[in-house]
Amino acid sequence: MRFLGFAVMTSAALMLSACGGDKGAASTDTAVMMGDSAAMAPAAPAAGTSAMAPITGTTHEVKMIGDATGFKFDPAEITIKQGDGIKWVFVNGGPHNVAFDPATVPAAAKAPLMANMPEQMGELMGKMLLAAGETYTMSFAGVPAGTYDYNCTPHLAMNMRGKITIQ
Ligand SMILES: [Cu+2]
Repeated sequence: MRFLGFAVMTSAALMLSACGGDKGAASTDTAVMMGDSAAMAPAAPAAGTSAMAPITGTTHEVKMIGDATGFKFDPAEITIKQGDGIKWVFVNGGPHNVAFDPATVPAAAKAPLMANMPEQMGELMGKMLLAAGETYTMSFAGVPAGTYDYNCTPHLAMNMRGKITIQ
C-alpha cells in the first residue's frame, strides 16, 4: 500500500508538472507558428502567376549576352504582335534577367505585364538566369500596343537594355 500511495503521488506530481510544461511549450509553439505564417503571408499572393495569358502567336527568341563585346540583348529591339511571346536565352556573361521599369510602363500595361511575368523577384523584375541555356519566356497577350523599354538588372549600369514594340 505504501508503495502504491507513493506511486500515485509521484505520477500525480509528474502529471502536474508535465501539464504545466506542456501548456507553456504549446503556447510558445503556437506563437512561433503564428509568427512564421504571418512572416510568410506577404509572399503568398505571388504577383503574376494568377492570370498569365497564354502565347497565341509566335515566340521570338532574344539572346542574353555578356562577353568582350559588352552586355546586350540580341536583338536589342524587337517588334512583335499582340499575343506573341519572347523567349530570352542565356548565352553567356550572366547573371541576366528581364526587368521593366515600373516608372516608365504605362498604367494600363502594368497589370497585364505583371500577370505575364513568371517568377518575379520584384515588381516587373524577372528572376535571375544563372547558367548558359537557361531561358525566360513571357507572353505579351493582353499587353496594350506600344513600346516597352526593359533592361537586365545586374547589367543596367553596363547599358544592357532592350526595347519591345507591340503592334
Ligand atoms: Cu545581364
